[in-house]
Amino acid sequence: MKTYKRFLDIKQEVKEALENNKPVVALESTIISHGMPYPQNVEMAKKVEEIVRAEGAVPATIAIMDGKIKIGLSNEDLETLAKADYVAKVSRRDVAKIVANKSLGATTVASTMICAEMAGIKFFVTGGIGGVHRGFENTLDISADLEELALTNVTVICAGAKAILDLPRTMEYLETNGVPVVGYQTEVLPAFFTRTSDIKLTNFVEDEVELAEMIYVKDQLQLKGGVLVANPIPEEDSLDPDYINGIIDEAIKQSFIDGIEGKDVTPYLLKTIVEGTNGKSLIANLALVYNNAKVGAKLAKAYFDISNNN
Ligand code: PSU
Ligand code: MN
Repeated sequence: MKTYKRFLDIKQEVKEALENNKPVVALESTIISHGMPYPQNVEMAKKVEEIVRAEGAVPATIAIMDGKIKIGLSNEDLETLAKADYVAKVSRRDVAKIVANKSLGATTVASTMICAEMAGIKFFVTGGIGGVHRGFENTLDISADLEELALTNVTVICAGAKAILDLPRTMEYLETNGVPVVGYQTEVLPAFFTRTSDIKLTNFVEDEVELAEMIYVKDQLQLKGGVLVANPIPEEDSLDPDYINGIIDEAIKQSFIDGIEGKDVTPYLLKTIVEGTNGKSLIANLALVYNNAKVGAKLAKAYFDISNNN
Protein backbone atom coordinates (compact mmCIF):
# COMPACT_ATOMS: atom_id res chain seq x y z
CA MET A 1 0.00 0.00 0.00
CA LYS A 2 1.25 3.47 -0.84
CA THR A 3 2.20 5.13 2.44
CA TYR A 4 0.18 8.27 1.78
CA LYS A 5 -3.00 6.21 1.65
CA ARG A 6 -3.21 6.14 5.44
CA PHE A 7 -3.82 9.88 5.39
CA LEU A 8 -6.69 9.59 2.92
CA ASP A 9 -10.27 9.31 4.12
CA ILE A 10 -12.22 8.41 0.98
CA LYS A 11 -16.01 8.38 1.17
CA GLN A 12 -17.50 4.95 0.42
CA GLU A 13 -19.42 6.11 -2.65
CA VAL A 14 -16.25 7.62 -4.13
CA LYS A 15 -14.20 4.53 -3.30
CA GLU A 16 -16.69 2.26 -5.07
CA ALA A 17 -16.76 4.49 -8.14
CA LEU A 18 -12.97 4.55 -8.34
CA GLU A 19 -12.70 0.78 -7.91
CA ASN A 20 -15.26 0.21 -10.66
CA ASN A 21 -13.77 2.71 -13.15
CA LYS A 22 -16.75 5.02 -12.91
CA PRO A 23 -16.38 8.77 -13.43
CA VAL A 24 -15.53 10.83 -10.34
CA VAL A 25 -15.24 14.62 -10.27
CA ALA A 26 -13.19 16.36 -7.59
CA LEU A 27 -14.25 19.76 -6.19
CA GLU A 28 -12.18 22.22 -4.17
CA SER A 29 -13.02 23.78 -0.81
CA THR A 30 -11.14 27.12 -0.82
CA ILE A 31 -13.89 28.36 -3.12
CA ILE A 32 -16.29 27.54 -0.22
CA SER A 33 -14.27 28.88 2.71
CA HIS A 34 -12.46 31.81 1.10
CA GLY A 35 -14.08 32.39 -2.28
CA MET A 36 -17.71 33.20 -1.47
CA PRO A 37 -19.78 34.54 1.44
CA TYR A 38 -22.07 32.43 3.63
CA PRO A 39 -24.70 31.08 2.93
CA GLN A 40 -24.26 31.22 -0.86
CA ASN A 41 -21.01 29.25 -0.47
CA VAL A 42 -22.65 26.19 1.08
CA GLU A 43 -25.61 26.35 -1.31
CA MET A 44 -23.10 26.37 -4.16
CA ALA A 45 -21.16 23.44 -2.68
CA LYS A 46 -24.30 21.30 -2.43
CA LYS A 47 -25.72 22.27 -5.81
CA VAL A 48 -22.48 21.61 -7.62
CA GLU A 49 -22.47 18.07 -6.22
CA GLU A 50 -26.09 17.61 -7.37
CA ILE A 51 -25.21 18.74 -10.89
CA VAL A 52 -22.28 16.31 -11.09
CA ARG A 53 -24.55 13.51 -9.90
CA ALA A 54 -27.34 14.42 -12.34
CA GLU A 55 -24.80 14.03 -15.17
CA GLY A 56 -23.95 10.51 -13.99
CA ALA A 57 -20.65 11.11 -12.18
CA VAL A 58 -19.76 10.94 -8.48
CA PRO A 59 -18.74 14.22 -6.78
CA ALA A 60 -15.80 14.29 -4.36
CA THR A 61 -15.31 17.59 -2.58
CA ILE A 62 -11.89 17.67 -0.94
CA ALA A 63 -10.73 19.26 2.34
CA ILE A 64 -8.37 18.57 5.24
CA MET A 65 -10.07 17.59 8.49
CA ASP A 66 -8.95 15.84 11.67
CA GLY A 67 -5.55 14.88 10.35
CA LYS A 68 -6.94 13.35 7.16
CA ILE A 69 -7.27 14.37 3.57
CA LYS A 70 -10.99 13.88 3.10
CA ILE A 71 -12.07 12.87 -0.38
CA GLY A 72 -15.87 13.25 -0.52
CA LEU A 73 -17.57 15.27 2.20
CA SER A 74 -20.91 15.09 4.02
CA ASN A 75 -23.34 18.04 3.99
CA GLU A 76 -22.29 18.65 7.59
CA ASP A 77 -18.63 18.94 6.50
CA LEU A 78 -19.67 21.42 3.80
CA GLU A 79 -21.50 23.52 6.42
CA THR A 80 -18.42 23.49 8.65
CA LEU A 81 -16.16 24.67 5.81
CA ALA A 82 -18.69 27.34 4.87
CA LYS A 83 -19.03 28.95 8.28
CA ALA A 84 -16.25 27.97 10.68
CA ASP A 85 -14.54 31.01 12.28
CA TYR A 86 -11.17 29.96 10.95
CA VAL A 87 -10.34 27.66 8.06
CA ALA A 88 -6.77 27.54 6.77
CA LYS A 89 -6.27 28.22 3.07
CA VAL A 90 -4.16 25.23 2.06
CA SER A 91 -1.92 25.34 -0.98
CA ARG A 92 0.88 22.83 -1.72
CA ARG A 93 3.25 24.28 0.91
CA ASP A 94 0.60 23.99 3.67
CA VAL A 95 -0.69 20.44 3.13
CA ALA A 96 1.68 18.59 5.47
CA LYS A 97 1.38 21.14 8.28
CA ILE A 98 -2.42 21.20 8.27
CA VAL A 99 -2.63 17.38 8.19
CA ALA A 100 0.01 17.04 10.94
CA ASN A 101 -1.68 19.64 13.19
CA LYS A 102 -5.12 18.12 12.58
CA SER A 103 -6.36 21.59 11.63
CA LEU A 104 -9.32 22.42 9.42
CA GLY A 105 -8.11 23.27 5.93
CA ALA A 106 -9.74 24.26 2.65
CA THR A 107 -7.86 23.13 -0.44
CA THR A 108 -6.99 25.47 -3.34
CA VAL A 109 -6.72 24.40 -6.96
CA ALA A 110 -3.09 23.36 -6.36
CA SER A 111 -3.72 21.22 -3.28
CA THR A 112 -7.00 19.80 -4.60
CA MET A 113 -5.06 18.58 -7.64
CA ILE A 114 -2.50 16.94 -5.37
CA CYS A 115 -5.14 15.22 -3.25
CA ALA A 116 -7.23 14.20 -6.28
CA GLU A 117 -4.20 12.54 -7.84
CA MET A 118 -3.42 10.70 -4.60
CA ALA A 119 -6.98 9.33 -4.62
CA GLY A 120 -6.86 8.44 -8.34
CA ILE A 121 -9.33 11.12 -9.49
CA LYS A 122 -8.62 12.54 -12.94
CA PHE A 123 -11.09 15.42 -13.28
CA PHE A 124 -11.61 18.47 -11.10
CA VAL A 125 -14.18 21.23 -11.49
CA THR A 126 -13.78 24.74 -10.13
CA GLY A 127 -14.58 28.38 -10.97
CA GLY A 128 -11.28 30.12 -11.59
CA ILE A 129 -7.62 29.29 -11.08
CA GLY A 130 -4.91 31.42 -9.53
CA GLY A 131 -2.28 32.87 -11.85
CA VAL A 132 0.29 35.58 -12.39
CA HIS A 133 -0.96 38.65 -10.53
CA ARG A 134 -0.98 42.13 -11.98
CA GLY A 135 2.06 43.94 -10.57
CA PHE A 136 3.92 40.62 -10.22
CA GLU A 137 7.15 42.38 -11.27
CA ASN A 138 7.18 43.97 -7.81
CA THR A 139 5.38 41.39 -5.68
CA LEU A 140 6.47 38.17 -7.43
CA ASP A 141 2.93 36.97 -6.74
CA ILE A 142 2.41 33.93 -8.95
CA SER A 143 -0.09 31.36 -7.75
CA ALA A 144 1.16 27.88 -6.91
CA ASP A 145 -1.79 26.68 -9.02
CA LEU A 146 0.27 27.26 -12.17
CA GLU A 147 3.21 25.18 -10.97
CA GLU A 148 0.81 22.43 -9.95
CA LEU A 149 -0.73 22.33 -13.41
CA ALA A 150 2.80 21.75 -14.69
CA LEU A 151 3.39 18.86 -12.27
CA THR A 152 0.22 16.98 -11.52
CA ASN A 153 -1.85 14.95 -13.95
CA VAL A 154 -5.37 16.15 -13.23
CA THR A 155 -7.65 17.98 -15.67
CA VAL A 156 -9.04 21.21 -14.24
CA ILE A 157 -12.24 22.63 -15.68
CA CYS A 158 -12.54 26.38 -15.07
CA ALA A 159 -14.08 29.47 -16.67
CA GLY A 160 -10.72 30.89 -17.67
CA ALA A 161 -8.92 33.31 -15.40
CA LYS A 162 -10.28 36.55 -14.14
CA ALA A 163 -8.88 39.99 -14.79
CA ILE A 164 -7.60 40.26 -11.20
CA LEU A 165 -4.71 38.42 -12.88
CA ASP A 166 -2.34 39.39 -15.65
CA LEU A 167 -3.88 37.10 -18.26
CA PRO A 168 -1.19 37.28 -20.97
CA ARG A 169 1.56 36.50 -18.41
CA THR A 170 -0.53 33.72 -16.90
CA MET A 171 -0.80 32.15 -20.36
CA GLU A 172 2.94 32.57 -20.99
CA TYR A 173 3.70 30.84 -17.71
CA LEU A 174 1.47 27.91 -18.62
CA GLU A 175 3.02 27.72 -22.09
CA THR A 176 6.55 27.64 -20.67
CA ASN A 177 5.50 24.81 -18.39
CA GLY A 178 3.88 22.85 -21.20
CA VAL A 179 0.35 22.93 -19.84
CA PRO A 180 -2.32 22.41 -22.51
CA VAL A 181 -4.98 25.13 -22.18
CA VAL A 182 -8.01 23.91 -24.08
CA GLY A 183 -10.92 26.14 -25.04
CA TYR A 184 -14.24 24.37 -24.70
CA GLN A 185 -16.33 25.63 -27.64
CA THR A 186 -14.21 28.78 -27.75
CA GLU A 187 -11.07 29.82 -29.64
CA VAL A 188 -10.12 32.59 -27.19
CA LEU A 189 -9.43 32.45 -23.47
CA PRO A 190 -12.60 33.22 -21.52
CA ALA A 191 -12.06 35.76 -18.73
CA PHE A 192 -14.30 34.30 -16.01
CA PHE A 193 -17.03 36.98 -15.83
CA THR A 194 -16.92 37.46 -19.59
CA ARG A 195 -16.90 34.92 -22.41
CA THR A 196 -13.96 36.34 -24.30
CA SER A 197 -10.58 38.03 -24.00
CA ASP A 198 -7.96 39.14 -26.54
CA ILE A 199 -5.96 35.97 -26.02
CA LYS A 200 -6.16 33.40 -28.80
CA LEU A 201 -5.89 29.76 -27.84
CA THR A 202 -3.98 27.20 -29.89
CA ASN A 203 -6.03 24.32 -28.60
CA PHE A 204 -9.82 24.11 -28.63
CA VAL A 205 -12.52 21.45 -28.87
CA GLU A 206 -16.13 21.27 -29.98
CA ASP A 207 -17.35 18.79 -27.38
CA GLU A 208 -16.40 16.61 -24.44
CA VAL A 209 -15.71 13.53 -26.57
CA GLU A 210 -13.03 15.34 -28.57
CA LEU A 211 -11.56 16.61 -25.31
CA ALA A 212 -11.67 13.20 -23.63
CA GLU A 213 -9.87 11.68 -26.61
CA MET A 214 -7.09 14.22 -26.34
CA ILE A 215 -6.66 13.62 -22.60
CA TYR A 216 -6.74 9.88 -23.14
CA VAL A 217 -3.89 10.11 -25.66
CA LYS A 218 -1.95 12.41 -23.33
CA ASP A 219 -2.24 9.75 -20.63
CA GLN A 220 -1.21 6.98 -22.99
CA LEU A 221 1.83 9.03 -23.95
CA GLN A 222 2.56 9.49 -20.25
CA LEU A 223 3.02 13.21 -20.66
CA LYS A 224 3.26 14.61 -17.17
CA GLY A 225 1.29 17.55 -15.82
CA GLY A 226 -2.33 18.62 -15.96
CA VAL A 227 -4.72 20.01 -18.53
CA LEU A 228 -6.59 23.27 -18.12
CA VAL A 229 -10.02 23.40 -19.74
CA ALA A 230 -11.44 26.88 -20.21
CA ASN A 231 -15.23 26.87 -20.44
CA PRO A 232 -16.88 30.25 -20.99
CA ILE A 233 -19.59 31.53 -18.65
CA PRO A 234 -23.07 31.13 -20.24
CA GLU A 235 -24.01 34.16 -22.34
CA GLU A 236 -27.01 35.07 -20.20
CA ASP A 237 -24.93 35.17 -17.01
CA SER A 238 -21.90 37.05 -18.36
CA LEU A 239 -21.17 40.61 -17.19
CA ASP A 240 -20.40 43.69 -19.23
CA PRO A 241 -16.59 43.77 -19.61
CA ASP A 242 -16.19 47.53 -19.08
CA TYR A 243 -18.33 47.44 -15.97
CA ILE A 244 -16.63 44.46 -14.30
CA ASN A 245 -13.12 45.47 -15.33
CA GLY A 246 -13.66 48.89 -13.74
CA ILE A 247 -14.67 47.23 -10.48
CA ILE A 248 -11.66 44.88 -10.66
CA ASP A 249 -9.24 47.80 -11.25
CA GLU A 250 -10.64 49.54 -8.17
CA ALA A 251 -10.33 46.37 -6.07
CA ILE A 252 -6.68 45.95 -7.07
CA LYS A 253 -5.89 49.60 -6.23
CA GLN A 254 -7.55 49.15 -2.85
CA SER A 255 -5.56 45.96 -2.17
CA PHE A 256 -2.29 47.91 -2.68
CA ILE A 257 -3.52 50.74 -0.42
CA ASP A 258 -4.51 48.22 2.26
CA GLY A 259 -1.15 46.45 1.94
CA ILE A 260 -2.66 43.02 1.24
CA GLU A 261 -0.03 40.34 0.53
CA GLY A 262 0.55 36.64 0.03
CA LYS A 263 -2.30 34.17 0.36
CA ASP A 264 -4.72 36.93 1.39
CA VAL A 265 -4.62 38.72 -1.98
CA THR A 266 -7.05 36.51 -3.93
CA PRO A 267 -9.71 36.20 -1.16
CA TYR A 268 -9.49 39.98 -0.55
CA LEU A 269 -10.02 40.77 -4.24
CA LEU A 270 -12.92 38.31 -4.57
CA LYS A 271 -14.68 39.83 -1.55
CA THR A 272 -14.09 43.41 -2.69
CA ILE A 273 -15.50 42.60 -6.13
CA VAL A 274 -18.65 41.02 -4.65
CA GLU A 275 -19.15 44.16 -2.55
CA GLY A 276 -18.37 46.51 -5.45
CA THR A 277 -20.95 44.84 -7.69
CA ASN A 278 -23.61 44.53 -4.97
CA GLY A 279 -23.51 40.77 -5.37
CA LYS A 280 -23.77 40.70 -9.17
CA SER A 281 -20.35 39.10 -9.48
CA LEU A 282 -21.39 36.40 -7.03
CA ILE A 283 -24.42 35.48 -9.15
CA ALA A 284 -22.19 35.23 -12.23
CA ASN A 285 -19.65 33.21 -10.26
CA LEU A 286 -22.31 30.69 -9.19
CA ALA A 287 -23.61 30.34 -12.75
CA LEU A 288 -20.19 29.61 -14.20
CA VAL A 289 -19.35 27.04 -11.54
CA TYR A 290 -22.58 25.16 -12.30
CA ASN A 291 -21.81 25.32 -16.00
CA ASN A 292 -18.33 23.93 -15.35
CA ALA A 293 -19.77 21.12 -13.23
CA LYS A 294 -21.94 20.01 -16.12
CA VAL A 295 -19.06 20.01 -18.61
CA GLY A 296 -16.65 18.39 -16.13
CA ALA A 297 -19.02 15.53 -15.36
CA LYS A 298 -19.73 14.93 -19.07
CA LEU A 299 -16.01 14.96 -19.76
CA ALA A 300 -15.28 12.46 -16.98
CA LYS A 301 -17.97 10.16 -18.40
CA ALA A 302 -16.64 10.47 -21.95
CA TYR A 303 -13.11 9.67 -20.72
CA PHE A 304 -14.20 6.53 -18.91
CA ASP A 305 -16.24 5.38 -21.91
CA ILE A 306 -13.05 5.59 -23.97
CA SER A 307 -10.70 4.05 -21.42
CA ASN A 308 -13.10 1.22 -20.51
CA ASN A 309 -13.42 0.32 -24.20
CA ASN A 310 -9.70 0.27 -24.94
N1 PSU B 1 -10.34 32.35 -8.11
C1 PSU B 1 -11.68 32.42 -7.96
N2 PSU B 1 -12.26 31.86 -6.85
C2 PSU B 1 -11.51 31.20 -5.93
C3 PSU B 1 -10.09 31.11 -6.11
C4 PSU B 1 -9.56 31.70 -7.22
O1 PSU B 1 -12.36 33.00 -8.77
O2 PSU B 1 -12.07 30.71 -4.93
C5 PSU B 1 -9.27 30.35 -5.13
C6 PSU B 1 -8.93 28.95 -5.65
O3 PSU B 1 -8.94 28.05 -4.58
C7 PSU B 1 -7.51 29.12 -6.17
C8 PSU B 1 -6.97 30.07 -5.14
O4 PSU B 1 -6.77 27.94 -6.20
O5 PSU B 1 -8.02 31.00 -4.92
C9 PSU B 1 -5.72 30.78 -5.61
O6 PSU B 1 -5.14 31.47 -4.56
P1 PSU B 1 -3.70 32.11 -4.74
O7 PSU B 1 -3.89 33.18 -5.77
O8 PSU B 1 -3.35 32.65 -3.39
O9 PSU B 1 -2.80 31.00 -5.19
MN1 MN C 1 -0.28 34.44 -4.36
